[in-house]
Amino acid sequence: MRNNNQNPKNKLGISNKQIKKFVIVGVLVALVIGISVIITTPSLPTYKIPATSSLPHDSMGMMHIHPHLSMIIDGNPVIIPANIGIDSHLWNVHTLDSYGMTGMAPIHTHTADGVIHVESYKDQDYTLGQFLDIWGIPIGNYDVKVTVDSNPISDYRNHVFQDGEKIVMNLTTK
Ligand SMILES: [Cu+2]
Repeated sequence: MRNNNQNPKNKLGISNKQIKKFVIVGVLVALVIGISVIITTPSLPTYKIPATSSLPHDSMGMMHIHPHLSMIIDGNPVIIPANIGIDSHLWNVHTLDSYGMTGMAPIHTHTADGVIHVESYKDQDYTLGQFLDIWGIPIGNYDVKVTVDSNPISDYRNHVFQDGEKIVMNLTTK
């Protein structure tokens, strides 16, 4: 028998109105639960490459230190250019590229103030010689004397960069 009632009931005796009400309440409950889950779930921690040393690391987990370099050529202070290891004209050796971010050698400069960025996916030693090779200056044309935090060092090429140190290179044309 057909039921022409405005509020028809199905076989279980539940009216369409009741079903609608039930669905609306269900949606509201789901929304409240969903929002509270979003609010209370802590944001996921940033993935970090495990540090293998006590060297400073940045928020991306990269080893990241900043030695400072000053250079004097024949008595005149010279500017260490910005974008060494970034600008292709100032990026002459590429053997270490895979340890750096895309588009940057792991040893580079951003500014012309002598701050060197050693920024590497792998914790490992980086040397002044590697930086000079990346830069590509004709160091062989000079007699070279180097101090680190005012102490003279003999094997400057193999000097391992340390965070915050002050390196002064004194070059004299041969
Ligand atoms: Cu840096």
